[in-house]
Amino acid sequence: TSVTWTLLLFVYFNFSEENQSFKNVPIKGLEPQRPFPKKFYPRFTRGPVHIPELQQKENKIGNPLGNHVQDPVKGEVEFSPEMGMIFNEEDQEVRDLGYQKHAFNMLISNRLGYHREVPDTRDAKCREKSYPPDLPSASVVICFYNEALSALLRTVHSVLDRTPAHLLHEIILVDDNSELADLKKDLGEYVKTQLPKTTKLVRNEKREGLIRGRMIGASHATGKVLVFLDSHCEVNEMWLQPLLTPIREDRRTVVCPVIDIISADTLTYSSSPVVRGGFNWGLHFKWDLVPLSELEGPEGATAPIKSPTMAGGLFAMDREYFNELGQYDSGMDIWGGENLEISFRIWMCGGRLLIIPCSRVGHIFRKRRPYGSPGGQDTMAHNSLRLAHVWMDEYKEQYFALRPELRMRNYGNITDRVELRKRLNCKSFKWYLDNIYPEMQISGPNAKAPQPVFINRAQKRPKIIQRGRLYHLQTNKCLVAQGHPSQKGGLVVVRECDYNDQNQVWIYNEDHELILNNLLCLDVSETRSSDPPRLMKCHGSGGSQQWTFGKNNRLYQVSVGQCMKVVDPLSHKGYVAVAICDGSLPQQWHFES
Ligand code: LR7
Ligand code: MN
Repeated sequence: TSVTWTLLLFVYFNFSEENQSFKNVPIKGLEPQRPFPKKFYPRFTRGPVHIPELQQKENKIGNPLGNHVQDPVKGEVEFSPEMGMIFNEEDQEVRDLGYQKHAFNMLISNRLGYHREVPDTRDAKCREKSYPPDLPSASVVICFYNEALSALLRTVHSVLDRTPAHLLHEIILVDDNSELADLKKDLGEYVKTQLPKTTKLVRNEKREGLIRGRMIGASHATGKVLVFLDSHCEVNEMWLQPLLTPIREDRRTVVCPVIDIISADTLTYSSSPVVRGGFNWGLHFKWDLVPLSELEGPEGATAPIKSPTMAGGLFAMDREYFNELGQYDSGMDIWGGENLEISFRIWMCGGRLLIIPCSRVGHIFRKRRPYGSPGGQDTMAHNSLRLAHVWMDEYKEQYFALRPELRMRNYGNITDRVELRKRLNCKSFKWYLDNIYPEMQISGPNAKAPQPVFINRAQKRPKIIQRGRLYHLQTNKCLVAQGHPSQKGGLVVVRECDYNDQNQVWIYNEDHELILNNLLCLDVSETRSSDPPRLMKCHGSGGSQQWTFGKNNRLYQVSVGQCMKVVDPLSHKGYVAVAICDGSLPQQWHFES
C-alpha cells in the first residue's frame, strides 16, 4: 500500500477501517465523525462555466509543445467546472492516456496551461504578517519521473510567478531518467529558451528514485536554503517568506507548508485544514489533528506547529544543515520511507520540524501511483526496514509485529547510517516517542501516557442548493434507482415520475453532489467512463461524484467530461449512460423542485 493511498483513506474516509488496530485514537467522545472539515473537499474556485466550444478550437493553434495547451506562456485560463469537457476523440485520448500514465486528468492540466491563479487559502491574519527583508535565498529542487509536462511546467512557473526574485537563487529540475518523449526533447528546449538562466535541468543517466534524485539535486544547489517540491505542485501567494523566516532564526529548524489539495480529477485547488504529520506502526505516514496544546498562544491560527513527521515532498531546510544531518539514506530506492527517516533524524538529532500555516502549496493528490520500481521491488518495505533498523531501537518490534514476513528480509548495508547516528549524538527512539509523539499507541508491556486533547477546526456539511426530481424532457420520465435507493453500486434508470415518492427525490448541494433520497451519491467510474452511472456512498472528494447543470439542459459529469443521456429513449428499460455532450434531446434534463 502506498503512502498516498493511506493518506487518502485518512483524509477522505475518516480513519481507515482496515487499520483499526493501529489507528491513533483521540480521546473517546471527542473523536469527530470525520476528522476533516467538509470545506476541505474540492470546490470550484470561480463562477460559472467559461469554456465555449469555439474558444477551445482557437486555442489549439500556436503551441509548440502539443495540442490543448491554451496559451501556456500568457496563461490564466478561467477555471471552470466544465474544464474537462470531451469534444472529440483526441480529447478522450489525452484524458485516458493521462489517467493511465499520470493518474490525474491531463486534459484539464493541459488546458490550464503553465500559469493560473489559485485561491489564497491562508488564514486572513497571515496577510497582515510581515517578514524580515534579509531572508536567505532558496534553491528549489524538483525531482521528476515521467511527469506530465504541463503539470511540471505549472509547478515551475508558479514558483517563478509567486516568488520574489531576490529570494529565488535557482530552480533545479532533476529528470530521473524519464522515458516520455516530450520530457526528453521539448523540456530541454523550453528550459533553454523560455526560462530564466537560474533554472537548471539535471538529467540522471539511470533511474535513481526520488531519494537519491533529491540528493543529486541538492549537490548542484548553491543557495542558502533548499526547498524541495514534487513535480505536480502549485505554490500559493507569499509561500516562501514564511518558510525562510524560521530557518533564518534557527538553522536547525526544518519547515513544511500546509499542503493544499489539487484534485486529480478536476484540478480544482482547495484549502487543507491545518493538520500535522504522524505515522502508524506499519510505518505509513498519516495526518493527525493538532493537539490543543499546540494551538494555544497569542499567534493563534498563524503560529508554526510542531510536527512529529513530514509528508515528505514539500519542505525547506538550510542547505548546510541538510548536509550535516546526513542528507538522505542513499541506500533507499525509488519511493517511500525517506520522509519518516528524515523526520525521526531531525527530531532525534537536535533539530525540529514545523508546519507553517501561513505558507501554502497545492499538490495533486492521486489515488494510485502510476509508476513502479524498475525491478518491481517493494521499495517501501526495503526503505522502511532500513529506517527501522537504524532509528527505531527496540520499537522496530512494533513494525515486525505487523509485518512478520519482513523480519528476515535483507535490507543492505546500514553501517554508514548507524555511524551517522552515533556521530550526531542522536537521542533514542523512546525519547522521540515520549517527547515528540506521545499520542502514539504502543501495544505490549509498555503502558502509555495520557492522551492529549485534539480539536477539529470548524466542521461543515455542504449546503443544499436544491431538492427535487431529475426530469428527462424527451421521455417525460424521472431518474430513479433501478433497485432500492439504499443499495450501493445500484444502477440508475428513468421511470414514470411519481411526485409522492421519496425514492425519486434528489438533493443537489454546493459540492455539486447529487444524492438520492438523502442516501447515496450519483457516481461514475473515472477510469471506465463507459460504465453506467451508479449510486455509491458519498465520498466527499469530488471528481466522480460531481455534476453540473449547464447549457442545453445538460447534466454534466465533471471528472469524466461527458453528459448524462438516456441510452434508448424508446426502450422501457430506461438505461442511462454518459456520452460526449452534443445538446441532443436524449441529453436534456430538468431539476424540478
Ligand atoms: O523514481 C522516481 N523518481 C522521481 O523523481 C519516483 C518519483 N519521482 C518524483 C515524482 O515525479 C514526484 O515529483 O518524486 C516525486 C514524488 O513522487 P510522487 O508524487 O509519486 O509521491 P507522492 O506524492 O505519492 O508521495 C509522498 O511520499 C513520497 C515518499 O517517498 C515522497 O516523499 C513524496 O514527495 C511525497 N509527496 C508529498 O509529500 C506531497 C504531499 C502528499 C502527502 C501526504
Ligand atoms: Mn506527489
